[in-house]
Amino acid sequence: MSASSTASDTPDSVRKAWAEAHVSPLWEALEAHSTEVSRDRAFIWKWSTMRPLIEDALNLKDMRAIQRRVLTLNNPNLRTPTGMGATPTLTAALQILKPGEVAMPHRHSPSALRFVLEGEGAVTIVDGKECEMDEGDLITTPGWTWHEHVHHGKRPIIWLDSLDVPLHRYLGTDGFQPGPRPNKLPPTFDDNLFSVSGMVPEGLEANPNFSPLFRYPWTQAVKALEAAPLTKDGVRRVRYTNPLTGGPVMSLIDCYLIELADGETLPMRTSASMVCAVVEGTGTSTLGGDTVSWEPKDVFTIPTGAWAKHKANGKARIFVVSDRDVLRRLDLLEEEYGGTA
Ligand code: GTQ
Ligand code: FE2
Repeated sequence: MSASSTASDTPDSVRKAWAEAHVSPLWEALEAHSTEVSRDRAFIWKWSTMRPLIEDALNLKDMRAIQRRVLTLNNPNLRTPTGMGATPTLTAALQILKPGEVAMPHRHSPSALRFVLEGEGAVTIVDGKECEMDEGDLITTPGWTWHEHVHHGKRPIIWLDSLDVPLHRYLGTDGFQPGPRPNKLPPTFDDNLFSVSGMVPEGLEANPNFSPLFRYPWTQAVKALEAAPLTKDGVRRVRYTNPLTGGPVMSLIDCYLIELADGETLPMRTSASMVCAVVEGTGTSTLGGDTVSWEPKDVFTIPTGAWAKHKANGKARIFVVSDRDVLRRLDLLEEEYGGTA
């Protein structure tokens, strides 16, 4: 039974009745019967292309009104219903702040992170807690925390933003509230409370949905990475965690730092999707049917279910944002090593 013969013997009057009743015939929805699931494809935003675009954005004068110098990275190869983002669940953007500029306080249900690609001397204030932003630092602004950015540095600062907006959009849970921030804010916790590994204070009234740290300095991340063993696929990998739970830094966003040694990694694939920012080194990655060549500050995606294999020229370090823990909690996380990329 072909779709066209089915279609042709359906009287127009019947089609009209379907449309009016807001129903549709599943037997004509070909995808429902197809075993060939179409997949998202990888995409790379090259720093060499982005940097001049950032320079243009830096030169715009009417930005004061908008208060947000952000270039959103739209993956043209997504087939998700929201049609937005870098992966089905995550957005990526490049945010730029000039010395002396501020991004006004606000909050929203989506969680966000910032990973500093270039520059230093900015501060993100999260529920009143000041978090310094230097190159390689990860700063988190969990869902509904008040946040604003201030730049005290001497040159422009550029960071990668990634938010779980597409997931919120899909679930219908996206919400936004402009500042000013109220005087009474939820409690925040000094980083010193978590400075001894393996020990945390008892009795903190912290929101368990996100890490109370908000800032993960680059030097600390590298220290952890250097101590980490090689994993199954030949990659050194550390996870940014919530010290109070051992879970991801935020409910819906799970971050990693990986180090590739010279040569090829074992192919691996996962039902998680990822946004990767190259910190150090150069190389190529085979991601499903696509091969991308990367350099520092390039941002690329690894699509859901794609076999991924990396080849670094010498040592390379890559910051990874993923929805891995969302999939795990939904019993949808599937990971496999050693296939053919
Ligand atoms: O810096 O608060 O890229 O609210 C998108 C939405 C950044 C931010 C983005 C945001 C922000
Ligand atoms: Fe925001």
